[in-house]
Amino acid sequence: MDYDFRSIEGKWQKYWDDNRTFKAVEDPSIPKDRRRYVLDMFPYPSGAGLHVGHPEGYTATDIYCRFLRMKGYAVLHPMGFDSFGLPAENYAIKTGTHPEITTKSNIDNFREQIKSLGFSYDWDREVSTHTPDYYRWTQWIFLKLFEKGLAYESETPINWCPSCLTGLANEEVKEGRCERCGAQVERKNLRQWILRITAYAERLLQDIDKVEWPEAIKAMQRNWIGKSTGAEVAFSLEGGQGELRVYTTRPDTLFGATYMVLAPEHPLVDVITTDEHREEVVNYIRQASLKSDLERTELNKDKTGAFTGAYAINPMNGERVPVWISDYILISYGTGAIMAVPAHDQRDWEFATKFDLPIIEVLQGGDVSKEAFTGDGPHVNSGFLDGMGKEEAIEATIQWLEERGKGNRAINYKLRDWVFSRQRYWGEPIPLVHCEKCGIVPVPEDQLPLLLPEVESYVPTGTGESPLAAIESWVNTTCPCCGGKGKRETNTMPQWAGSCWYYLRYLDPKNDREFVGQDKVDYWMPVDLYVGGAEHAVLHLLYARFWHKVLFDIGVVNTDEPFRRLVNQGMITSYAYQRKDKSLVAMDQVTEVGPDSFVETATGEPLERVVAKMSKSLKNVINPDDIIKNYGADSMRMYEMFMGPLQMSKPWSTQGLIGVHRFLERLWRLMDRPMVDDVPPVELARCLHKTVKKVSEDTDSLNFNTAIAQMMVFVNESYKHDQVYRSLIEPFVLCLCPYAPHMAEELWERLGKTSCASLEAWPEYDPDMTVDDEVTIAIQVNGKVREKLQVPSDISKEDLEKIALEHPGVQKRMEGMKVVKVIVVPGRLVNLVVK
Ligand code: ANZ
Ligand code: ZN
Repeated sequence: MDYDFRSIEGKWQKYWDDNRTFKAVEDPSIPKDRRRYVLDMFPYPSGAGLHVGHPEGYTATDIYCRFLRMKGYAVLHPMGFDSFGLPAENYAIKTGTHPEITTKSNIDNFREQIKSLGFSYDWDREVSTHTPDYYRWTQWIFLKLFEKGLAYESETPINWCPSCLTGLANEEVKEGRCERCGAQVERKNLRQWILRITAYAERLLQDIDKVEWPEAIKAMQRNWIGKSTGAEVAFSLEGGQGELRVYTTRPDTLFGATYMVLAPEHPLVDVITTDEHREEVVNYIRQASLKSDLERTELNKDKTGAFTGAYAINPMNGERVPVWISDYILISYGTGAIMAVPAHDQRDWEFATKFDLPIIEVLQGGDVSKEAFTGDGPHVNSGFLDGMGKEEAIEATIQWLEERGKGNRAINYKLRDWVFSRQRYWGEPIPLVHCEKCGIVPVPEDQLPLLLPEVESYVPTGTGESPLAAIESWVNTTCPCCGGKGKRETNTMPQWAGSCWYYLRYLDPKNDREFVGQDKVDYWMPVDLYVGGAEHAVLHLLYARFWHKVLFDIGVVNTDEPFRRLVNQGMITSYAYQRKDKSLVAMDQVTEVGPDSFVETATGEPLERVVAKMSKSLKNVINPDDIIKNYGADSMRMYEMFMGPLQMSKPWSTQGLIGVHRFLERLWRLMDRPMVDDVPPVELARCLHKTVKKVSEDTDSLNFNTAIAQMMVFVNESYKHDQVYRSLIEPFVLCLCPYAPHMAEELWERLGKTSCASLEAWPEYDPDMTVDDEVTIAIQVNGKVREKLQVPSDISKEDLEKIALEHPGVQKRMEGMKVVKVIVVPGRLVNLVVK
């Protein structure tokens, strides 16, 4: 019989769908530790459809969930769509098509593509963030944030993308450019809604220790939060103009503070600048306003600045120090002002060198005439601190300052509050009304969802107002508080909003009374395993943790962290072909002339094969639909898992895919051999038990590639026999089931079963059958047998040598002597030559 994967896969996908085979079981009698919530990062339904990266994570979680179900766990495994966002809106601007129409058809396409891979989602729980029954609750959560004082309005300079015509969060700016369109980001003052994520900085930092996430991601979150400890120090301004507070991590270097620097935006600049210096200062401020924070704080950048003409007094030694402004000081960090210690801070050193300001060494250990010394060492030129090391001197200084009311211990975080509004159409309307009398008034909960109205034009006004601002009938409303005239908030929420809590809505997607029922939260939360790309390290994963903590604080979720365990799938890359000058050649311009040998077709120039990101221009993008059509979903699933460890990045190879496809065909043909109920040969039985053991353990630990390799071993061994042994092939088919579920179901049926393989119990193995025969090995020391050992017959030479050397009895014999040579005769003896 031919392996007709097309009809097999269609048949079983329909069967699973019709029978709701993978409906999540909510049975209170199943104990909590037998329930698992396994979550995928839901996709943004782009017009391009699924790419090969999606099925990688989705296949991994699918295999794991199918395995857990067969092991008897209650499993929640849902899928949905993150469906608000810019691409649909940009498309609407170009074509006039309502984003809802585009989004719906993209979702339909994605759903069909995802289903064609045979994933075991409980589709009754599908959610899309753009539907009113979903965003009603996103708005509800926003109102909770607002009630708690965690949402506030502010006129702040924000990152502004001149091409998308919208504000961007810091997280959406990559190297000074818009993450979406690549345009150079500018600064613009706009009225914004801001979420006070900084109020949660410490908890977001502390609780990272509680979760089982990759260390790299944890480190990125810690850095992003950027906790810094130090002191605030007050310098009084000369001429009775009040005081200037600075934040420093190095209060111990106060004796070396030879000048001060304010951020150009600092409110005191205007007050203290002398007439003589005003023109220069004003010009400087104008220039600085054009630069992004990133450009301003870059290291090794040529330092610029202007002197204000003012002086302050160093509280430690009463010295008079000049006050400058410079763009390397950010207004948004600390107090927006610093004491500069050029001897021990490199940026200050560069500034001092350029403007010829004094450099005073206060810590020994470097040569401060060449560069700043940032290490530890004894203090000098520092009065009562002299001789102390860094930590001791920091403590002593803080104490000194606090006793005199001239400063205090302080903590700062790099984390900034989250600019939460967008001047766009395709997002959740922010449910607030501006009333002249009552101020900002929330839309009453029973009036949610506040629907997104129809607009004539999706084009942002570019003035910083969203297209919603142009719909007067929508904007003008009555104040829910006084009944007078009110105006609706016209900003919408950013795309991150919906994805901050979707994992909760899956628990109870049709609930129209609450955002999620408490019983459902108790039953399933927290998420046991969350799989997705590492690109979400600080964006989505930090925001979701923040919202979750707020929901925890108002008592509607039961854990303070949403995602217990996180696994990042590696990127699927592609091969690309490189000329000598490192330029890349599109895939269709390359000819393979031998094994691993390639030339550019047109010129015959030899090319080197390298690994690169898949890209349209290199024509090396793999479309999952084509693979499924030509080789089947089971081949696609198995290949993506066989490419290598889940967490590693690995290049796509269609040859590799074909290899996996051939393996499935070979397994299929194996089943054409006569099926017998006889007792199987012991060697084959052993191989089966080892296979069940390995596949069980490796599936449990997400080591899918090695599980597949073992299944291949079993099929090879089986080919050495003319018959197929029912007692072996049945458990094998069940092992295969999570990996190639369509084929497994079909084979199960061919085995005469009327049950669904996906719902069968996971096969057991006999541990005795998994250990190999043992042999007795003699350990000799200088040719004399001293010990005898039982070891597996196939033990490696290295392991045998190690065991012999570590044997306590042997070590005793060799006491005080050195091993000069080890002779290993596998299966017989180890001789240790000692002196
Ligand atoms: C004096 C000093 C001496 C400093 C020294 C460092 C080394 P982190 O660790 O990132 O918190 N700083 C403070 N506010 C700033 C601002 N708004 N813009 C730019 N730089 C600012 O860094 C804190 C240090 O960065 C502070 O400690 C201050 O320089 C500078 F040997 O003060 B330090
Ligand atoms: Zn009012």
